[in-house]
Amino acid sequence: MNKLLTLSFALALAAPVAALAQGSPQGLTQAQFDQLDTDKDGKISEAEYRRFMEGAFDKLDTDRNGTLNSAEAGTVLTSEQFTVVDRDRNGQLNRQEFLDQVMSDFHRQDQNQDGHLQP
Ligand SMILES: [Ca+2]
Ligand SMILES: [Ca+2]
Ligand SMILES: [Ca+2]
Repeated sequence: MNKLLTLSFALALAAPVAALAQGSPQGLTQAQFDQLDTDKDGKISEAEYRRFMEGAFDKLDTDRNGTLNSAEAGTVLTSEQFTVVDRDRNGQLNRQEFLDQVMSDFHRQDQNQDGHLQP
């Protein structure tokens, strides 16, 4: 049911919209891939992905209260997506809700289940 969310966080956060328009078939440009692949082994591991997303959460949480409201998340999520991620329906995304979603995106993208995303 969360199809819409696949890598949308990464894409929206890693690059300006203009760059997205000319993305690779999978949607990630080489530059975006490199940004996530911090140890430069040509693959994005679960740990690399999580670290990136934790940083992304902090970047989005502009008032530093530890949760994202719809305005803070609005740059990367539609209101429909926000509702999906906000599992306890309290109108805020906490770190756990955010990471649960992005890591399930990761596992869905990892089609051969080896714990890594390849370009
Ligand atoms: Ca890597
Ligand atoms: Ca906040
Ligand atoms: Ca919530």
